[in-house]
Order: sequence, then C-alpha cells, then structure tokens
Amino acid sequence: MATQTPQIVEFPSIRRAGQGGAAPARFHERFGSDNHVLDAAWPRITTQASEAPFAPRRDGLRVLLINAPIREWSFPNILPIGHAYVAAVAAMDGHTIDVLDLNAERKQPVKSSPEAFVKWVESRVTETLEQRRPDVIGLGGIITQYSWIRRIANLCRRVHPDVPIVLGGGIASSMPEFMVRRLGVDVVVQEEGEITFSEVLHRLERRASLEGVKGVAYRHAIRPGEWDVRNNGLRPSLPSRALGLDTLPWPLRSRWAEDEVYKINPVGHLNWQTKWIDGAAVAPGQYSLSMISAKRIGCAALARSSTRWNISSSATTPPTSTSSTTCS
Ligand code: B12
Repeated sequence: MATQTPQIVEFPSIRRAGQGGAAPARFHERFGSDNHVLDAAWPRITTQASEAPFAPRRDGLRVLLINAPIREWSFPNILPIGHAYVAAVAAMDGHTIDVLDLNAERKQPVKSSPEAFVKWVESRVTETLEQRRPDVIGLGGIITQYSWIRRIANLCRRVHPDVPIVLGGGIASSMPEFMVRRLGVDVVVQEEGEITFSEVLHRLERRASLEGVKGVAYRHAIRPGEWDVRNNGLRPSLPSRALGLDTLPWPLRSRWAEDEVYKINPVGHLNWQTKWIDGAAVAPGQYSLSMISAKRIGCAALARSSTRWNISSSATTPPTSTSSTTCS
C-alpha cells in the first residue's frame, strides 16, 4: 500500500525573513513567532495618501468602531488614538472601517439631562448599527467608560445578536476575563492591539476558532447556549525600532473628526486655565494634535515623553513637551 504524504496546511502563511517580495495579505503574518517583523520595508499606512494601495477587499469585513463617551463635561479634545491604530491595521488587511465617535459627535460639553444624553447615545448607536450593518463591532476605552461600554455592548447585542463584539484598550487589558463575562463581548484584545486585532479579524473572516491566538480572552462555545471564558495569554510586546514598532502603521486619522473637532479643542498647556472647567479653547487659532511617542509606560511618563505640536502660529514652532495633557 502506498504511503500517503501528509498535507501541510499553512495558516497563517509562513514567510521567511529577507525573502523580499510582496507583503503577506494580513498584517499579523508580517511577524514571526517572536513578534519580530520579517521585512521592515513592506508598505504600511502612514499618511492619507498611503491608504490608497490598501483598498477594501470585496470579501473583507465591515468593521464598526464605536468610541464611547468620556469626560462629557469637557469639549472633546483627545482623538481615540488606540482605535485609530487598530483601524489602520484593519484597513491594511482590506477591511472596511466605519466609525461612530460619540465624543466627536457631541462636539461640546453635554448640557442636557443625563437621561436625554443616554437617549441620544442609544439612538445614535442604533441608527448607525442599522445603517452600516457591521460584520464586527469594535469597542475600546478606559476603565472609567465601563458603564457606557456595557450599555453600548448590550445595545449592539440586541440589534445584531450574531455580530461579534471585540473589546480593546485599558478596560480590556486590566480585567480581560471579567469583561468577557460581564460586558457580553465575544473577544477581548489585551494590551497592544495591532497584531492581535489583525489575527482576530482573519479568524472571524474565516469563521475559524480563536484557539491559539495570543493576546485574546474570549467566549468559547462548549455546546449551543453554553460557553466558558478562555484566555490565551499575552502576546509578546513588539520589539523596538526597525524590528517592530517602526513597522506599525500610523493611526488612521482620516476616519475621525481630527480637523473639525479634536484639533480645534486644544488641550494641555494651551488651555490649562479651562481644562478642569470645560476645556474650552482660551485663544483663537491655537490647535493641538495627539501623538504617542513611547509605549508601555504609565500616565506620568507618557505625559513627559509625549509631544504636542503647537501648530497655531507658525510652522516653525518647535514641539513642546507637556506634562498635563494626557492623564491628569
Ligand atoms: C490619553 C489618556 C487619557 C485621556 C483619554 C482620552 C481618550 N479619549 O482616549 C484622558 C486625559 C481623558 C485620560 C483620563 C484618565 N485616565 Co488616562 N490615559 C491615557 C493614556 C496616557 C494614553 C492612552 C493612549 O492613547 N495610549 C496610546 C494608545 C495607542 O494605546 P491604547 O489606547 O492602549 O490602545 C492600544 C490597545 O489598548 C488596543 N486598543 C485600544 N482600543 C482598542 C479598540 C479595539 C477594538 C481593539 C481591538 C484594540 C484596542 O490597541 C491599541 C494599539 O496598540 C493612558 C496610559 C498609556 N500609556 O496608555 C492612560 C490610562 C488609559 N488612563 C488611565 C486612567 C486611570 C485615567 C483616569 C481615571 C485618571 C484620573 N484619575 O483622572 C482618567 C479618566 C478620565 C475619565 N473621565 O474617564 C489608566 C486606565 C486604566 C484602565 N484599566 O483602564 C491608563 C491605562 C493609565 C494607567 N496605567 O493607569 N486618560
């Protein structure tokens, strides 16, 4: 009897370092098991113009990212940059990105009653879910957004019971299993989201299990109507510079109201007088922009190392380090 050669199915496809050629189809496939990039020269999104080669695939997923309310008493002044990073990766993978940014949409400090604001949030979420009909919903934020995120997750579940909900951000990393149990989300992406989100979307697209995907905690179906929570453990952090961090795309700012909302509500040293009142701009023609210049550090360290450009008066104004903008 002839012996059968076992068939090797590669998933994800394996590439070798230095092989050159076209980038793999999915962002997560660009990295080896130690998270080192296999080719630092592969193209990525860094500007709006560089989005063009990554047009959405016809069979890509429609991903809706929802930014829950935060600091409702203040003008919205910080673009949800974590969402924008994972959105860039998803766009590079050929998925369609839709955004519902409830902070940018409210535009101003909330003056209505809490009940009226809840009603407005719920109607915007419902309308958007009905119009966009997402294949995957992404929620993310920090722990103080817990009750908003729970409310929004429940609403998503009611409107589209079968659409998977993926949660990321500080809220997800701090208590991953708890969030799967209590928020009714399907997948929690822990810590750095770029590679993990790419792999999660790839699995969801293929209706494959999340078994073995590093960085996720998730709802694992045991039998119909019964599930438990699995945590696959953390994915190693990206190495520095050309081996990893430099190969990430830049945030997909084009999908958020950067110019219309975030830029014109400067924060930090530009409005320290009003920051704890309502964050209103104190002088015309002053703008700010959020950037992340270092990873894996807490508020104080990040505040020291982050840079906000005062792009108001002249193009030559040097970047100014701020100490109060990020997390105080
Ligand atoms: C900017 C910031 C803020 C901003 C938030 C504005 C906003 N809309 O984003 C402001 C100034 C409002 C703020 C305030 C506070 N903050 Co703050 N803040 C930060 C800070 C410095 C940066 C966050 C950030 O943008 N990081 C960079 C991005 C790229 O990282 P990221 O958001 O984590 O995103 C990555 C992953 O999490 C993931 N991801 C994120 N979102 C999503 C979504 C999906 C779908 C997926 C798949 C993945 C994903 O992928 C991203 C890329 O790798 C962090 C510290 C830090 N170094 O991260 C603290 C941090 C988030 N803040 C924290 C805290 C505690 C607070 C305050 C409570 C402090 C206080 N005592 O007042 C207040 C809360 C205010 C409020 N009313 O809610 C904690 C949160 C802890 C937690 N468990 O959630 C952090 C982690 C700092 C810390 N270590 O203590 N903060």
